[in-house]
Amino acid sequence: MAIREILTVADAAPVLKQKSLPVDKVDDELRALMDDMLETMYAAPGIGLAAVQVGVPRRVIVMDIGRDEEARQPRYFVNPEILWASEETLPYEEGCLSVPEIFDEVERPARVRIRYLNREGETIEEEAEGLYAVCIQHEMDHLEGVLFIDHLSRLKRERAVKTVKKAAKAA
Ligand code: K1U
Ligand code: ZN
Repeated sequence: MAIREILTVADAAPVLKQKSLPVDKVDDELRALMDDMLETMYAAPGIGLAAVQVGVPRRVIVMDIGRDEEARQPRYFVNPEILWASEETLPYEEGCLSVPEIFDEVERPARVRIRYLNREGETIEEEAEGLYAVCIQHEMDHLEGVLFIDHLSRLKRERAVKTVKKAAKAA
C-alpha cells in the first residue's frame, strides 16, 4: 500500500474537472488502487476520497465516516449510481481534501438510494442518510468533475480557489 499525492485546485484543477470513466472489472489491480486511496485518505486525514483526486479518473470511491480509529469501517464504491434522492434536504458544513482548509455549507438531499459494486465486485443497493448521504453525494460529484465549491456562489468559489492557491504558493 502507498500514500498517493492528493491533487488540489491549486495545482490540478483541469484533472479534477474531468468526468471519470466507468470501471470494467473489479480485480486485484483495482483493489490495490482502492487500498492506496484508503491509506491516502486516512493519512490526510479525510472521511472520503474519489480516485480522480489521486489523478485516476475512474468511477471509484473509498470512505470511512466512523470516528473510531481502532475500529475502522472502510467502504468501497465502484461505479456508484444514485437511484433516488429525497425531497427533504440536509445542510452540512463540507470540506474537501482537494480544496484544503476551506469549509462551507452545502445543502443536498437528506437521503439517497444508491447502487454500486463493492470491493468483491458484488452489486449492493442501500439507502444512505446523515453524514453517509452527504459524503457519498460529495464523492459522486467528484466523479462528474464537480467540487463542493461549485455549489457555492461565484464570489465564494473564486475566493476559495484564490485562498488555496495563495496557501500553496506560501508552502
Ligand atoms: O476531499 C474529499 O472528498 C474528502 C472530504 C469528504 C467530505 C467531508 C465533509 C463533507 C462531505 C465530504 C473530507 O474528508 S474533508 C476532511 C474532513 O471532513 C474530516 C477530516 C478528519 C476528520 C473528520 C472529517
Ligand atoms: Zn472532495
